[in-house]
Amino acid sequence: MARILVTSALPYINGVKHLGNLVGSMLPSDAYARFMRQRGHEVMFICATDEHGTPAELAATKAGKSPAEYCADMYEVQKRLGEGFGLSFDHFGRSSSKHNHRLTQHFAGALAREGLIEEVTETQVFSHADGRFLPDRYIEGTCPNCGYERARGDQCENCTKQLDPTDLINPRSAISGSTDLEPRETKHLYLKQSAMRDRLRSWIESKTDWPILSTSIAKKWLDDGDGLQDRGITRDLDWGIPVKKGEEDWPGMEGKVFYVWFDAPIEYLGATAEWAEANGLEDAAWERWWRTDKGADDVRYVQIMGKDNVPFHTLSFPSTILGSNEPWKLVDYIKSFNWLNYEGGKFSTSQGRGIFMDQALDILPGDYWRWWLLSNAPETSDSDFTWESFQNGINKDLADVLGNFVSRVTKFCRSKFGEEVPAGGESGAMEAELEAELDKRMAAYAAAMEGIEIRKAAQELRGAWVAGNEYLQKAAPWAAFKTDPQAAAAQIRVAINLIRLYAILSRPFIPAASETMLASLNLDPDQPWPGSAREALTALPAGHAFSVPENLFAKIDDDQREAFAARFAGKG
Ligand code: B3M
Ligand code: ZN
Repeated sequence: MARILVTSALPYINGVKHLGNLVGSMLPSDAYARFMRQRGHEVMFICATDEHGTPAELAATKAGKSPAEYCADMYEVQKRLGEGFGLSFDHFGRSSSKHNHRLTQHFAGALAREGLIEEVTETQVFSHADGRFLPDRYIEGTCPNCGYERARGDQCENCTKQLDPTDLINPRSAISGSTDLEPRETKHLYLKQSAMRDRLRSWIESKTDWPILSTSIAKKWLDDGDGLQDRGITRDLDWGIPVKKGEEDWPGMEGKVFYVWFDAPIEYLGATAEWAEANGLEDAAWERWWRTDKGADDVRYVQIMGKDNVPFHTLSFPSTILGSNEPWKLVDYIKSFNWLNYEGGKFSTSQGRGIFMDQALDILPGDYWRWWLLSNAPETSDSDFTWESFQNGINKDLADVLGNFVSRVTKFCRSKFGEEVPAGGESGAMEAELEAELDKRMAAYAAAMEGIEIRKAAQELRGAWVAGNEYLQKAAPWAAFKTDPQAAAAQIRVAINLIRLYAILSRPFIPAASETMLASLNLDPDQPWPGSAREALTALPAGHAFSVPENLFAKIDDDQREAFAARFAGKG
């Protein structure tokens, strides 16, 4: 039994997230956290809303609310949607929490003490049309690295390079489009990331087990040198964490706040502290996950995120942690995802193109989305959501294979033997063959989940479902019943136990259906992970009562599919 800390990248507060955001971090982290809990490990699964920065301020203004009010409202919306998708966070926090304020100020103080903070007077872009400084992502222009014309001031979406607004060629305000921009002097804090290069390099080079997508992005920016430029960590904004050196004021920094990417990852710790407080626990309870001098030495820390977030988690955040020279826990494994596209193009928030979390739950239950998204997760390359593929995945995998199995078995048993596991008969060669196949599938499934290879795990899970259908087809208890009811009874006993096994194995992917299956078997959702197929297929003895569940999954017909596709085509 191990202790596993899992953090999902923090969804930004400025609106409902789309399915691409969901599958790039929150959903796979949930599947992984659920699996690890089932395997008996002690898991801490953390997420939060990322609430600071210009986009939050602007979204609030647009909504006619103060940033604090807007964030409080959107937090509730995102929390509720997460619950709708069955995201099993131990805590879903807020980067604007008092804990994150305290920790962020603490880290800034520690970095200053270690000589890693520089005060720099710099010229920053002031927009006359907008009446404000235009930091980071609200300046658009051409990327100096790759020539992409719509690069943002914090990062180029096209080549993932971290940028400063002043790096952009032909800059313009992303708010008003105005090019009436004036450079003005203002003082800011810089984190001397360049001084961390050697420590970061040896740390990243020690991570030989990381997926290529994570290490290649990290090494690219490390070797390029540019990725490790000193970074401004303060901004001229009202909404954010006030710049302080620990608990002390920071002369010259009045009215400024920390840069959102400085405080956001610190919220992983902040949210764990929020969890402790919400549960009436002392600081030691969260510190044992984060302080290597207070028990976090045996924690395995896994971060899951979209690929655009990798540089911030392999260079920036580790600079904060390592630079503090305090015994904080560093990440052990970074799993990152490519993009999910929508019908061959990008999901677009501004154009309303694609499917957003609220809309998805309006039309179908969370499990349908979970299954398609996870079994098509953009792991080794980008993947494409199409309604046809979605319809196929739901109808074939969920309805035809799993749902149909459960319904056939329980209904047949009810009609021939009554609503309890039947007695009589014995297992034979067919069952031995099934067990061998399942043992193989279960081992491969567990190995894939351990390695967070989500698509592969989904394939093995589907393979296990298929094996049960093939067994049922071959055993044909409906035929056996006529000549040898004892044999049919033994087969149905195996099949009902298969339902239980499927519920256990499927839980990381389709937790609601898993719970329904177990409830119909009068079982608690927390079933022990089976040691072997033999053990699993004999778990429920003759006489164990069940009831036939409601249809687990409804099929999506062609008319429905076309209507969905038309509805989500976007504004054009
Ligand atoms: N909020 C993702 C984004 O907005 C960002 C992740 C933070 S993880 C600490 O692109
Ligand atoms: Zn670029």
